[in-house]
Amino acid sequence: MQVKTVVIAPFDDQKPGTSGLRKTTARFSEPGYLEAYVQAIWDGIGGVAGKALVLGGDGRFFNDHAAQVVLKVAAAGGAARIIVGKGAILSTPAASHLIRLRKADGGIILSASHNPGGLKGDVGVKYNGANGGPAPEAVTDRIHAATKTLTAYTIADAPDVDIDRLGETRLGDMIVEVVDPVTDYAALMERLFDFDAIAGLIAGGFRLRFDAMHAVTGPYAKVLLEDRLGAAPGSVVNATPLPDFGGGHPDPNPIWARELMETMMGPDAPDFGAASDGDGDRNMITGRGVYVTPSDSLAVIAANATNIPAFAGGLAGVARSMPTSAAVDRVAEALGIACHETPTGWKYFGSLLDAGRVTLCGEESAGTGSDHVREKDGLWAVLAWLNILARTGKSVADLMADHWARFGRNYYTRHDYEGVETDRAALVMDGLRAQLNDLPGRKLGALTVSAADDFAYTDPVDGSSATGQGIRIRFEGGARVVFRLSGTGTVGATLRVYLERLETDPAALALDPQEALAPVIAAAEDLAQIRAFTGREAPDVIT
Ligand code: VG1
Ligand code: CO
Repeated sequence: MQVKTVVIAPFDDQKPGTSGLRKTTARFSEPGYLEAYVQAIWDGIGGVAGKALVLGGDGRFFNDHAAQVVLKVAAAGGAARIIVGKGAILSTPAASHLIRLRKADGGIILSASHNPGGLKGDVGVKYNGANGGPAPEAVTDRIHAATKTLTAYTIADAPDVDIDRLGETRLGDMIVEVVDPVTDYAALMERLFDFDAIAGLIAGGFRLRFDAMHAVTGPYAKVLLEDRLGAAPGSVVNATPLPDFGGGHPDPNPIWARELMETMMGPDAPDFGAASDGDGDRNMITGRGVYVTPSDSLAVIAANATNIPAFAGGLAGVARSMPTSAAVDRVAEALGIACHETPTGWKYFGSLLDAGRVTLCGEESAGTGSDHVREKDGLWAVLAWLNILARTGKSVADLMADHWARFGRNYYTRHDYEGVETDRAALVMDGLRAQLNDLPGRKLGALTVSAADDFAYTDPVDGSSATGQGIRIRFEGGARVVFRLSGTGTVGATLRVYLERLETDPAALALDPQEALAPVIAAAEDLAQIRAFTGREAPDVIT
């Protein structure tokens, strides 16, 4: 095998964000851009020589080419083995599982998750470590440092490897092992859940719909929900992964999964509806006539966990990202287990899961998962819900009503302002930061601020810390607003405003969340002056 050394000028915009490096397809298509980043990953992890890695992705445009680049830069670096999903397909949780199952040293996931794909869309590259989880900040910092000083990369000068056929081939001395993307993951799911109970529920006439949004979960959902659990053929819709996700935005929320929402709120709705995102790590849960917010979903799974065979012995603890509602905190308190509050992004759950301190984790952005892998897992959440519904015999609506009656309801919404000019978004955040010390005691309408800070986190296991993770303002009585800038966008800034209020009055548990949260929404605008600073009259996306 010939190895080529290609001299480059370092790229100055390769800082990984919340979940890997995401850039426009155009940027990633520039000569050497991807190659340089992959080389920087090897440099950041102390070289790839002799290592075994997993490789896969969400099937988006550019990934075919990107997979070949990763293989060739890995071969040039002396990697021993790459285990690749057929056609470069692996959902993020399936990749995490494969890393763990095969005891690989890590993996590369080619995904920009929910960001649109195609020539005008985005591309992403994530590096996961030997525990199967996203690289912690110490590692992404080293990778970033490497991108800034890199002056050359090395690449195998060889024809493309056929990754559409199962089995082993070689690229120089490196073994390329092509595996079925679904088999091992499906086997894991069968071990975790009560498949007999779910199949029985479905055989009894329970109807479901799963929207794969033309993204990676289609093949997984077909096997699990239709073939193994007996859901009617066609229950999984938009099941073929397409390079441009059918022109859609594979983000599982009521806005982007509108078709599913309309079905679920319509006259002949199935009993259960769900969707997943581009790379299969997030989920949306609905029932007939009812949408379950991701924060509530986490709380409901925690409260009903012992119905799931994998959790029969109870949960060690739970964790949620800071902007996620406190619904799960109330469940943890009732169960007498610890509840950890971490910064946004799954990488912060890894050490808690590895140390056995938590079993269940979740984020308000529709990421839910457990210690079965080290990523959030969309289909896992769907199966968890089906398992709980099958074992309790309740409908989604009844399960929610019972949950709120017992624990109270944390009304929750997120308002996103997308594509805001970066300096205007910074003005909003700076303005808030400047007020923090004076806020406690301040009255905003009927609300009184009880505490305000810029969230900082110290990992209780390894002592690592993260600062500047979002402005958090709490009000007396359990209401809260959080302001944070997204770390996954590729154009301008996205300002996220997370709003929450606890309601325990049994007569007020079925309100419209936007109405229930009106005083908190007004207080947030009062504090942040988003309209004045950004010129925006209203959020672009409300979930
Ligand atoms: C968003 C979500 C965050 C999630 C991240 C990656 O990040 O808010 O909860 O972990 O996406 O998910 P941000 O920085 O844009 O708020 V995924 O499914 O895009 O890998
Ligand atoms: Co995702």
